[in-house]
Amino acid sequence: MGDNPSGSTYYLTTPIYYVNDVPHIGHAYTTVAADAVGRYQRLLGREVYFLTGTDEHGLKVERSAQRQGVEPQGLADQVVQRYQALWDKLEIAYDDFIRTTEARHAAGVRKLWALLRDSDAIYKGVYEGWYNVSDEAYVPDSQVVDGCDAETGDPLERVQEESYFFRLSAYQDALVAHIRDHPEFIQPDNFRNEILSFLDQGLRDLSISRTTFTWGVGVPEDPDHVIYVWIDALTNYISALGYGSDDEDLFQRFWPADLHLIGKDILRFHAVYWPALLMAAGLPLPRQIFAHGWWTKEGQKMSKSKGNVLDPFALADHYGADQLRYFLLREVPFGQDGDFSDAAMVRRANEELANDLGNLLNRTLSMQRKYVGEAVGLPAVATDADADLKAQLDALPAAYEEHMAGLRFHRALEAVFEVVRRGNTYVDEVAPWVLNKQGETERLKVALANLLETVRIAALHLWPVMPVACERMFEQMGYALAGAQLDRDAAWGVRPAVLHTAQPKPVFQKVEEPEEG
Ligand code: ME8
Ligand code: MG
Repeated sequence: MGDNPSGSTYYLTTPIYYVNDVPHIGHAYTTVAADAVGRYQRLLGREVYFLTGTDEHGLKVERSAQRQGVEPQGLADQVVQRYQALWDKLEIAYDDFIRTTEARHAAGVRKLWALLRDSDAIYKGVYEGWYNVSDEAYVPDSQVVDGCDAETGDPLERVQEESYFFRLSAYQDALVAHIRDHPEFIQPDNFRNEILSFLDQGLRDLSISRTTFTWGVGVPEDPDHVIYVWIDALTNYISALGYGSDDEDLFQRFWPADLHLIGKDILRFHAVYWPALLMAAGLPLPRQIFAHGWWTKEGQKMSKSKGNVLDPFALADHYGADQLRYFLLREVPFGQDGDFSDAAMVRRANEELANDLGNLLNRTLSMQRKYVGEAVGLPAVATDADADLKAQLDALPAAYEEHMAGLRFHRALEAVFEVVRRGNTYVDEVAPWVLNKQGETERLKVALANLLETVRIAALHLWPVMPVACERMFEQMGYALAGAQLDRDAAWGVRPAVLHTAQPKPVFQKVEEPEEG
């Protein structure tokens, strides 16, 4: 079993999303964040494997299909296309997309089941209690009020049937020890503490099969039982790497995962059930589970009944994919809850992207081509203003990398925008139009090269969050971002000695709030 300690590979995952309904902004959020992490890790030179996919089994999907009068597989086949189209639209550079109805996945689930059975972690019994179909979760009696889930308000169903159980309770001490010994295992800290206090209350064994419906992976050697959808779903993280197939190379190379990115709603499944299952199977645990917060719309919980569910397609169409990506990661500290409003979205897109960043490139290129010509030489330090600008650029990579490593996207972006704003004040201080009038050509060339260097370094660091816009910025600056690495290319002056700039074209359009209705 490889433990890839070299750190040259990086395996990250999103949750696999239920296909009972089309994607909304919450799904886009997790996946955009994961994509930014993946791209950042690529900029660090790591070999990244980025997995996403869909969770297609279980009662929730089966019932949704019934309501729509279609087969569950048919529903899955339709909805999965919506997800894949959204990821294309949002420029999500995933390496693999797993669907739990694929044969390769079932093979992994069966292998894990067999291992659990052989290690005596499974026994047969009867489950009697409550079930939340919307969350696909067993709910303890203590959490039931008037037949509803006290935590979510969802209606519950009473279940009484034969079931296989996983000896979850046997892993309580090992889980607590692992979480205590590995502070980075569950992040942010408030969620780590939440899990520790949950474990403190004691664990009950987990029902892991059902007999009253069929839409799932059958229990090997006991076809009356369907494997609990969460056991099925969690296994995607290894089945996608070929676990259970005749080629486990990827699994050897990339497991354990470096990062499972999830929403706070599914923390318990990832931070308690999944590690316990892996322990029982004798497999290494993921390095980190990071839970992010919940989006609301103008202060309100999003729900179909309220009709206020944010459609990521519509938002990307209206504001632009990069603008939306930027907003999601800039507006709210990752890990905390946040609120979406069109006013806030417009402000960030216009003030920060169009004005601060877009205009800096546009002004720089226009002045360059008007006063000097298309070719730009290397940056240089001649004045105090130059030295100050360079000092800020020199300080950026370390600050940025520290924040990105901690998934503090908003701080990483803020650090880049400090540099961008310094570029804008530099323009005012240096006043290239005055230098032009005075015929100070050498000084003018240097000042404009320094400005272009500011945009270059900013765009390099912004690429994980706004890949298309940053690639366009590079094109206008006269060279390509492909193959860039932070440790080499983020430094002042590390670029071709002469750049042939292109005609400037606005990279970020000004946006407006959509019309009501
Ligand atoms: O739970 N704000 O799938 P799911 C932020 N299939 N993020 C949100 C959100 C919101 N309002 N709403 C949803 C499942 N999310 C299981 C996962 S993993 C082995 C199986 C995001 O379709 C967030 O990432 O209900 C959350 O964890 C995920 O969507 C749940 O998606
Ligand atoms: Mg959910």
